[in-house]
Amino acid sequence: ASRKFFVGGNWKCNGTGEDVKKIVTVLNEAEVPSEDVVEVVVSPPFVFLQQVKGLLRPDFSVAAQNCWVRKGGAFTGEISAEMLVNLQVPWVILGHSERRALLEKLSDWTNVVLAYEPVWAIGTGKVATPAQAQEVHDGLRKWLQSNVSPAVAESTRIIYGGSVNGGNCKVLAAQPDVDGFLVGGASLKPEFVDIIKSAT
Ligand code: G2H
Repeated sequence: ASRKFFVGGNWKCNGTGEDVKKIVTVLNEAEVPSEDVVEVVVSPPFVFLQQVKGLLRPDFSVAAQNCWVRKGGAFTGEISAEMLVNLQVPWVILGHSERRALLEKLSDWTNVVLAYEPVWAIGTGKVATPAQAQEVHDGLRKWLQSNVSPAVAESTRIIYGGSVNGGNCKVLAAQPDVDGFLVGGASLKPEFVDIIKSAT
């Protein structure tokens, strides 16, 4: 497809400084397809973002797991988008169902990757069938086509999330409208490398 495969690792609220070093070492030593073929982004908890950014191989990048919807100010505990930009964190996961956040109306889709995650598949070990994922991804692309534009529908990557692992990634990746994955549990394990490799 014309869309570059995208694999996100959502570490959620897991790990110690030691665990982080271990998983980053696994990723740094892994032989994976080139960045022309697959875009890999890992999302550590905020407290480890800088550490991971500093240690991670240059062809992979990092994402924050959330950010504040407004400018900075008197909002205890929030992290603004400007702060992420300032620290050169290029991605953020917004509106993950575990946060029940609201996604504001978007005006620019250029740098958006859309993740479809059936709630019953999140962290349950119950993965969608390739046909189920394809049906919803196709529906989302059609929605983009009629509500945004055909160009945005063609170029926007729609990724699947929910109990993706090293064993089920290949058949899902083979679906025409599955452009990558958002991976939770398996992103903390060496099998994340197999998921990255499902890009080819
Ligand atoms: C769904 C997914 C990653 P898991 O939330 O966002 O997590 O792969 O553990 O189901």
